[in-house]
Amino acid sequence: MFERIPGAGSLTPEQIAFYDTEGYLVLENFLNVDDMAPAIAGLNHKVDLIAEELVRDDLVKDAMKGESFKYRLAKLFEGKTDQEFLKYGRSWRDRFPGYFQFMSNPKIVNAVVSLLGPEIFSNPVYNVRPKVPGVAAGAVPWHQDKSYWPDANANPVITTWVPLVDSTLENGCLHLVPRTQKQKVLTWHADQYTGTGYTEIDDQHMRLLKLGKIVALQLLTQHRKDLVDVVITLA
Ligand SMILES: O=C(O)CCC(=O)C(=O)O
Repeated sequence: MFERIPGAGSLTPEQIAFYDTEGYLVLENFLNVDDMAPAIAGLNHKVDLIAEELVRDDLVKDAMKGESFKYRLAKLFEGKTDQEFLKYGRSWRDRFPGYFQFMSNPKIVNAVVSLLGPEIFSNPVYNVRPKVPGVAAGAVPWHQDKSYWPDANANPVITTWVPLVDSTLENGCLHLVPRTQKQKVLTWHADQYTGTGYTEIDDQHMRLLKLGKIVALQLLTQHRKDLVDVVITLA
């Protein structure tokens, strides 16, 4: 059974109160470049594997090894179709050591401990959601994560959302509707536009995030993600 311990974890009482009232919490400058490095190493490895396959299949001439992390994936798929990208999936759950190291970062764990108490685990349903220009399946429609976790009641689940590059209105950022966490699960349907079958509710609000920020979301808080960038979502 979920039980918070006063004083446990790293968040201040004000941050915890904000989370409880608003249904989310943005932690500015929370993770530094060193904290992000293991996740980015994992992603670089993934993009290496994809690039090698594209070269092998004669779909690109150059694996673009010298290209920056921020742009390489998008450049590899420049001028290609949705289907060529979707062959590699839209919710990556590779078991790379860098991801494990990243998820075990005490900064993240201790923030979650403040919200959920000390008995926590990070489940394997984390998603790396690659965003590539022109690929509609990168967009995640308005939804509540509770629609994916109907049985998470006495033991709540927190979603932490971490952008791996600066996330802006232009390249896509997380949008959320504050104070919706106490609503019941709204009716939803399978998303028709992206072909992903994501659960979908209606459009509203938004929020800008930068690299190194982290957002903790309650399961019922409504949120959405637009196209273009790379993020890792831990649930
Ligand atoms: O693609 C994203 O960044 C949003 C992911 C998301 O909302 C989710 O996984 O629940």
